[in-house]
Amino acid sequence: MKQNETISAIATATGAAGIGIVRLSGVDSIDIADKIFSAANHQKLSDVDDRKIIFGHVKNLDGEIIDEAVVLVMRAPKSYTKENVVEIQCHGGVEVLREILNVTFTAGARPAERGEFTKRAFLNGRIDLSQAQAVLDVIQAKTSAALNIAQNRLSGKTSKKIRAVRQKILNVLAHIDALIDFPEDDIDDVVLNEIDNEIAAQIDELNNFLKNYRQGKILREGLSTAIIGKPNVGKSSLLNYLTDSDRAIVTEIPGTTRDSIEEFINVGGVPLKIIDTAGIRNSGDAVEKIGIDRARELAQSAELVLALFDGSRPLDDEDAEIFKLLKSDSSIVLLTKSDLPQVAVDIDAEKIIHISTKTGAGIDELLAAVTDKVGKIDFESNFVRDEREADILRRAVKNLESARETIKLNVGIDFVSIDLRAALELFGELTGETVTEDVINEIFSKFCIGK
Ligand SMILES: Nc1nc2c(ncn2[C@@H]2O[C@H](COP(=O)(O)OP(=O)(O)OP(=O)(O)O)[C@@H](O)[C@H]2O)c(=O)[nH]1
Ligand SMILES: [Mg+2]
Repeated sequence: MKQNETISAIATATGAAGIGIVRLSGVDSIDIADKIFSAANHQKLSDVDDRKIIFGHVKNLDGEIIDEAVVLVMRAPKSYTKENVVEIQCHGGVEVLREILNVTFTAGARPAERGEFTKRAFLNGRIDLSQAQAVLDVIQAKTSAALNIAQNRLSGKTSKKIRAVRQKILNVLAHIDALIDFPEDDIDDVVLNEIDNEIAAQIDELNNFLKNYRQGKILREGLSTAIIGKPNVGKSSLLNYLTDSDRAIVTEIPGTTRDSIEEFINVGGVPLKIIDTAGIRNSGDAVEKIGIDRARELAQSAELVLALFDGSRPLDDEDAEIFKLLKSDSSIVLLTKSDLPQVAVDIDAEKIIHISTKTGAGIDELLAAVTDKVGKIDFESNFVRDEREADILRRAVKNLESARETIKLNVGIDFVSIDLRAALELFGELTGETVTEDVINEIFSKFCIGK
């Protein structure tokens, strides 16, 4: 079976780094490592005590040295995957790592699939599905708030809250089972009321998770924020100012930016994925046109749009056309170049912020307006991770609501338990106990190789 094979991958990011790690996991990890590693003290890794660090050389099968390295041996079940794990820490060069990886393959390992180490940790019962996904969130966290939420999930705090709801529903079921032998008419209204209240409380709990769905997604993925406007209004200058960089090319020539450029910034703990776009105008240039189409698309699809108009020049038809693209609840209107003499403009927007990337004027006001659009985030609350989880919770809420309906209809208490059991079934999909292999594969395909 595939699960019995020993896998190997580079666990560190590619590039020239001080240290790089090749990691092996599976029954044969230690034997495979023994074939390619010579310890300076001539000890075999299979004889080495658990969790000792051994210095030596990694060699190819002809005995030629590839690099010096330290090796860590972690025997099952005390490892990340609960399998035998060997970590080879060598120099962090692209070629060094590739050669060591290849020699692990020649010695009997096979390439790890995306997320396969974490998948094994899940399948071997070290973590549940929610925690496995949190591993990815920890790696990808862009602000300390996002990291905090991911760590809550990884440590199992989030799963624990879900399990508490599950337990409460189980209690209600036990309560109902005890009543089932009674003739329907003998069940006291007070008892039914009690059951109804308990179910209602769990609905509230789950809705609590769901209400932060949008904000949780923003914290995890960043709020997509497109900078839109006609050429030369100062879009790229704003991206550079906000990211404190020279990321985008700025010139006085209209039509400088052609491709969209993405950068992350942190606004009060919220990661903003800022996208600089090509200036929207009627252009005959084929390349520029593609960029402009992208900009128009982003004006529609971005969660937030910063719409820029040059405050030092009269607005024209192109500006008017761009204004028409805006959705009022998800855009912020900015008049740029406020350091230059301004002309009177007539824009029908609720709020207009004047900014200058030369002096920094108005930028604080802009950031406050962004925070306003995101809404207040209680970083300590529960967060639904993604659409899959949200969907499961919504279905659970539906089942619980239908249980309450059934109580009201007075058609028999055993029908209530059918709804409750359906809700319970769904919790298994969150923790991974009752999830299909396809879903598991889909989840881990989002990971990188080596994790
Ligand atoms: N005085 C002043 N000039 C600015 C300001 N922001 C941008 N500029 C100038 O306006 C010109 C255009 O700026 P860009 O940031 O390249 O404008 P853009 O909107 O990205 O233009 P395209 O990429 O062509 O669509 C450059 O010469 C900038 O130096 C500002 O706040 N004040
Ligand atoms: Mg530009």
